[in-house]
Amino acid sequence: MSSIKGPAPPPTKFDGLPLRIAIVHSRWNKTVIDALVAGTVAKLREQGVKESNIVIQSVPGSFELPLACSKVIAGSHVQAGATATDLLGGLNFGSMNSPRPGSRASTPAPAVTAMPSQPFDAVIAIGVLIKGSTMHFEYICDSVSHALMRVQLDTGVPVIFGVLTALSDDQALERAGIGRGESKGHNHGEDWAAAAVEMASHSRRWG
Ligand code: DLZ
Repeated sequence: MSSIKGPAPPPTKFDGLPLRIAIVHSRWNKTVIDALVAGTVAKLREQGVKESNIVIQSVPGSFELPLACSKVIAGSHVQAGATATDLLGGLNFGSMNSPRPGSRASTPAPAVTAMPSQPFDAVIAIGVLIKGSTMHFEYICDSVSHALMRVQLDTGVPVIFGVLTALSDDQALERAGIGRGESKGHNHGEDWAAAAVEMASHSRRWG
């Protein structure tokens, strides 16, 4: 029997062309994170969001996501992070003030120039939590989900909940479309991108 789970298509098509979207992702469980970020970027592009309007920021773990989202929203009038253009060009997952991967440690970090820019219309927080043998998982899942909700309600900027809370490695891999079984599963990054474009469009209309 097929599953009844998953999002129904939106009643109208939303245009991503005018939107500026940030992706804030953790680096724990990187194989899964990389697939999710790639799926998210691909879907944002498919929905019309310009590469130069997709900004990507990484943080160590999921616990760091809420503060990073809040700071990225607050500073979104200036250029921050690596853009999807950087990502697709191989300079992936750069940080706001740290040297790009591959650059020499002695090379100064590129200056964050205070170029006026359009505020972010939505932020997608991506993390992968996989249950271990302690209570760590439960505490982080709980605090991160509540804090991300708080960020969106406090700022009025949609924050998309792209945090996998998986009970096993296989669950996480399947939800990133890279499952080890017969079915590779589905990349949830695509759903998060669609949700971001829809919520950002609503948010612009609602004011
Ligand atoms: C410490 C930790 C553990 C055990 N597991 C995960 C995980 O599965 N996914 C994740 O995103 N982060 C994990 N972390 C790191 C915490 O989120 C956080 O980065 C550290 O506790 C430092 O605050």
